[in-house]
Amino acid sequence: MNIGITCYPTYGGSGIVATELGLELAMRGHEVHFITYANPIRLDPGTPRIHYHEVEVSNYPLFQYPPYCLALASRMMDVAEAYDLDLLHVHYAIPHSIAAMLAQQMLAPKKRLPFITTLHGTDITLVGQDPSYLPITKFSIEKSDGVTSISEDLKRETVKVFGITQEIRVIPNFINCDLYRPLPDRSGAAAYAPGGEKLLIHVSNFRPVKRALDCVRILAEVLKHTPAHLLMVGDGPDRGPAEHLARELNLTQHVSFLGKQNHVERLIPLAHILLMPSEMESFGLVALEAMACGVAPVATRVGGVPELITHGETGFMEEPGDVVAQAARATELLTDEALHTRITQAGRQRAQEKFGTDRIIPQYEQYYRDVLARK
Ligand code: GMT
Repeated sequence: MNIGITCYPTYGGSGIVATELGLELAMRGHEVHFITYANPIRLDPGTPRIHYHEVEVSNYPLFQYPPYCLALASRMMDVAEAYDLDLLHVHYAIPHSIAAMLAQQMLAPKKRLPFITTLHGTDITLVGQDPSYLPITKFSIEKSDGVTSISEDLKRETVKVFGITQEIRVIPNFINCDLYRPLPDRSGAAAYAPGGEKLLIHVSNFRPVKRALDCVRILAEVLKHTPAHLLMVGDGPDRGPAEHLARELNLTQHVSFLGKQNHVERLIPLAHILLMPSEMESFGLVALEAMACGVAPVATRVGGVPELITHGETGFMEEPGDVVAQAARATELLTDEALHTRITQAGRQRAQEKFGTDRIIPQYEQYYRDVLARK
């Protein structure tokens, strides 16, 4: 198939899923065309059957806000015609679905161009519920030829918030377990923990919904019981406040802020525990990455996370904001080696069996065929 993919090419779960989906589809023989405003961060442009088409948004003094959605729609139409795309697959409803709908309508006299929207989370749970965007988000979902959701929870939320009646197919996020895997040993951790301290890791875009400051508070609790070091990976609005809190709590020598990193698959397996204290996660991709890497997730019981983590079996979940309970779980894992081994082995196995690429990518291929077969 010739598939057009549009996503946010930045550091965010939806862009990562879209990019890795494109790479997996290309490996399976499909021609994949990324149509985005920048090269997606995890995309190697030299990969066979991967094509990249940049969306240029020209400015004009009259435009207070450059009309990205229109530039995207025009580029989608051009690429679809020039490369005879079979369909467009957009990740994150706003504004990608509307752009795809416009491209579809512009091309209608010449060819049929179905589009599929994959809902990732904040496009429904946060941005989509903003009164400025709610009606257009609902409209764009209803106009999509196919809609997928990355968890059952997000599907339920979409039906509840928008009153959507059309089919939403749940296709969970996936992981390449050859790329994300445990290290033979954690000797690389010495760069951050020269005294042999256990490593905790947090990876996010540091938006308030991630509760990044809780990681610093959890560390403070853990340090009362066992030596540990925290790696904070990523950047965003709460990075500064988290650094400030670490200074305030006198923890600077126990925390490393690493900023944005392109190869988290090299960093995550150095850690013993992943902290994901989020207020909300429709899936929690980074917890799946951790499970595949043999790292135990200590997370919050929110959104789609219980579909990923089985409490006490493949990780632990506590309530958002309950840093004492999350710290207790982390301490338990760091001080009981048998427990850590049991949880991480089960986590890796769950990642492979339930979320491995071999299991999930064919579901997208089947969905494409189903949508193309519809009149
Ligand atoms: O979490 C973010 O801020 C980024 C956001 C995105 O759309 O890029 O992540 C959402 O999509 C990810 C990939 O499907 C999911 O793993 C995240 O759980 C989801 N984030 C939220 O629901 C807050």
